[in-house]
Amino acid sequence: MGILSRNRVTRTLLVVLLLSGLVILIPIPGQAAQGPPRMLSADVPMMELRKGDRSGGALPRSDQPLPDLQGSGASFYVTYVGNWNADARAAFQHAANIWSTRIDATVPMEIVAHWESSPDSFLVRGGPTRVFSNFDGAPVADSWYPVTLANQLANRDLLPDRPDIDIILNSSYSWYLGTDGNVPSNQFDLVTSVLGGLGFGLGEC
Ligand SMILES: [Ca+2]
Repeated sequence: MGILSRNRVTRTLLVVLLLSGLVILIPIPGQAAQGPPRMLSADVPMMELRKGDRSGGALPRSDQPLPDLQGSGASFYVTYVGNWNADARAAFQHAANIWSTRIDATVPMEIVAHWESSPDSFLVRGGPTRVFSNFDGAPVADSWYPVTLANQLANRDLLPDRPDIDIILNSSYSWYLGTDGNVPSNQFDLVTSVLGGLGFGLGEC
C-alpha cells in the first residue's frame, strides 16, 4: 500500500493524523498528577523513502478518481535551500497544493526544502521539526503531537522562530519534474516523493 493510498486521505488534518497513528500515546515520565501538565517538546528523527521502497520508488498509479474528501485548505510557506530549478520548485508546489486541498489547517505551515546530493539511497527525507505535548488544545494529555498538528490544535505557531517541516530531496537521482504523472521508467517522480515527504512532515507514519 503506497503512502499516497487513497484510503489514507481524509477530510481534515486532525483526522488524517489520528487515523495514521500520529498521536503517539506514550506516557511522559515525571508527569504524574501534580497540577496541570507542563508543555513539553522534543526533536524527532526524519523519516525517509529509499530507492526500491515499494512506497517510495514507484508508487502504483490508479485510474480511480480521488475520493471527494476536500479540505478547506492549508497554507504552505516554502523556503528552498540548494539548487532548486524552476521546474523542481513548480513540482514541489504542485505537491503542496495537492495536500492543501485535502486538509484543513488555519495556522500556516513553514517548510524548509533542501536540494542536496547524497550517496545514500534515500529519495526523500522529511518530518516535523519538533513534537509537542500538553499544549493548550491538546486533546489527549501526555501524548506527543507533531508541531504541524499541534499548531492547528493550539491555534497558534508553537515554533514561531523555526520552520515546522524539514524535507531533503536527494539530487543525485534523475528526477522527473513534470506534474502530469507520466514518469519515464528511468526516472523518479519528484511530485510523488514530495507528497511523501510532506506526509512525514504532517506526521503520517
Ligand atoms: Ca513555525
